[in-house]
Amino acid sequence: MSYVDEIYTRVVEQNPGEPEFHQAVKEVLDSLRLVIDANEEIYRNAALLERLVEPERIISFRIPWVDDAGKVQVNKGYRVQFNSAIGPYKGGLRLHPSVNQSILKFLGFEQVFKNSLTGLPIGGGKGGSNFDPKGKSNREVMAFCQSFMTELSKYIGADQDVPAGDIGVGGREIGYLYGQYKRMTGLYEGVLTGKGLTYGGSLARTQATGYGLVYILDEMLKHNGKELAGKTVVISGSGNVAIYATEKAQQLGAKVVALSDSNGYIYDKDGIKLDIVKQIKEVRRGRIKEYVKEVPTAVYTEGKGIWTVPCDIALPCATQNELNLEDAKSLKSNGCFAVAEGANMPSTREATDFFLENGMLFMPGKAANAGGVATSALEMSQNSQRLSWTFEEVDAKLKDIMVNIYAKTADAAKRYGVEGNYVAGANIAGFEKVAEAMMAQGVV
Ligand code: NDP
Ligand code: 2IT
Repeated sequence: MSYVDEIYTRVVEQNPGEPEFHQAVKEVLDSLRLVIDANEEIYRNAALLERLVEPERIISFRIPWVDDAGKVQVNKGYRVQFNSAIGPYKGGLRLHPSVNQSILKFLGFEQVFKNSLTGLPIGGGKGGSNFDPKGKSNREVMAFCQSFMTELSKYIGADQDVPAGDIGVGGREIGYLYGQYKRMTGLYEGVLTGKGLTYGGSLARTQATGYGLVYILDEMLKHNGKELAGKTVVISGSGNVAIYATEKAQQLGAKVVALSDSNGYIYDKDGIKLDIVKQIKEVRRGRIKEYVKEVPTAVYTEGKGIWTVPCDIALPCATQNELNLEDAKSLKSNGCFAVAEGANMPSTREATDFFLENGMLFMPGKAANAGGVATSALEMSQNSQRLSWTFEEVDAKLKDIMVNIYAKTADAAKRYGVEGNYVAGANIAGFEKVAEAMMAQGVV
């Protein structure tokens, strides 16, 4: 059996009941086949793949807190510290009822390669809880965050592990978490990113993932003789990534016609009015269907189905496995020619293979959504320097980083004879730096 197949079999055997983790590992290993085969003996001797697929550490703990009715609630909390070969662990915290160890391991594993692609010195990690922030009062969210951080603070630090936001974690949660970290440790340091601008946050971090997604999309289109201006775009989700992807796509002349949340999707043939969406989602914490009350010419459809909306470009920005083979086929038959992933692993493996086999332009999440974590690393730099850069400075650096990620990804694919396959390119380019650092640091 080849080294790659051996490792995949081992991962499935040793990590039962973790389908998302298996899926993420399989996709990466399949892409790395060519690289691994060429260096099999060296990597085998160093057990490089065995180490790469095993998190350095997983911390799991209970999070007790008291709800507004005075009842004690208990949630599960985790931090997966996956790989620190190229820098301190870096990656978001997710608060969603679906969170479990499999999902956080898949996210942590992806983060290792994504962070490597940014070119910045950050290792990979992820954490979170099965706490559901929906419908909770600010006081309940604060009580939860304080309890979560009381335990998490023992394991993180500005040079050790730097969490940030992800699904269900935005500025409000980062604020409560930061306050409690400071209180527990007495340290005023850049231990979290996505902080508010009054206490060490970076300008453009809020926008970074969505903007970065559109920067790399634009780069991919240009290199393939296409352009974004005038194109019709469908974006799933209506959270942080979706909102700022919409904003940048509109600034570059595209027309975004659909957005969604976990209940359903809106279609606005005249183009989404983003100020209304921001008001609903960022201010009121409401549901996307409220949009049609304010824009009666738009249509709301309950349930999944956003990928049946005809478009030139699709940007999945909600969650893992939200776009399956049937969705991929429907996009293609409606004329869609490019897909870039704002979310982490939103396309199933079958959908990804369909895009690649049918000549569609496809930029995978670990390259396409890396602008968020890259700007987090820029926030860390500013915190270390005790300086803050202007919006324009950070945005220009973000754009440069995304253009570089495109170049690295395209180049790696070309070097290994699979030109235009950005899935292989991103996995290979991300792997090369981490592998070299791990080999250099010996058996740790
Ligand atoms: P938010 O919490 O701001 O928004 C998430 C959006 O996705 C909401 O519209 C939410 O709908 C929808 N959604 C979440 N879970 C599901 C689900 N199970 N089914 C259907 N819809 C769902 O999160 P972000 O925008 O920050 O994150 C979106 C994606 O982008 C995630 O995959 C995340 O890992 C990834 N990402 C985020 C980065 C960041 O900087 N924030 C960086 C890189 C990647 P509802 O409100 O109904 O739950
Ligand atoms: O998936 C991701 O890259 C994020 N949620 C952002 C992580 C970060 O540390 O900014």
